[in-house]
Amino acid sequence: MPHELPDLPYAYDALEPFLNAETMHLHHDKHHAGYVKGLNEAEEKLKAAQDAGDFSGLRGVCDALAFNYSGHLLHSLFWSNMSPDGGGEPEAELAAQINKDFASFATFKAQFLEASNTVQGSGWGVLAWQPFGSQLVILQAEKHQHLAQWGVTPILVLDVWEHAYYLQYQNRRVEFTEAFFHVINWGDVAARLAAARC
Ligand code: MN3
Repeated sequence: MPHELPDLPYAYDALEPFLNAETMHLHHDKHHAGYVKGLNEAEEKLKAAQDAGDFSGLRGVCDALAFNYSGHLLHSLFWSNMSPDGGGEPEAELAAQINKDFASFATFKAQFLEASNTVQGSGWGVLAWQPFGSQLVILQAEKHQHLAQWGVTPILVLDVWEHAYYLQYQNRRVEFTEAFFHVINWGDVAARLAAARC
């Protein structure tokens, strides 16, 4: 069953002025679509290798699967983590967990921004539920998959590849990551936390 590019959950210009329509078109229609295509191609290569009993190319297939699957998953999450009605601060259980694990929303935000702003090259800032510690953790991801931890569930992700912001913010990644907080869909993040804790 091939993977499919999900539609954006809002119009391309819905997040303006924080993210312009041109950036959203390019990012969703070209970049995210490219990861879906890459994932389907990698799965086809794996199937062909299994059918032929020839795993001589497996190293490259594993690399393509990890990169493109992670890219597809993170972008799908990223779109739903944002909303034209977003911004503000989390409430209820999510707010309580953030206060427990980061002392305050301000400290959480400062750590999340620093993690996102200092990703080396292309990657992501990630807030994730870590079941072993029963806690929220902030991670960096280089590319889409490096520096990941096993078993954690990402609930809030911020794409800091240059394609995510360069058309609008040029090299000012710090302005882009700050703007992200104006469109975060905290209801979506809270629902993802609730699901991850079950
Ligand atoms: Mn991207």
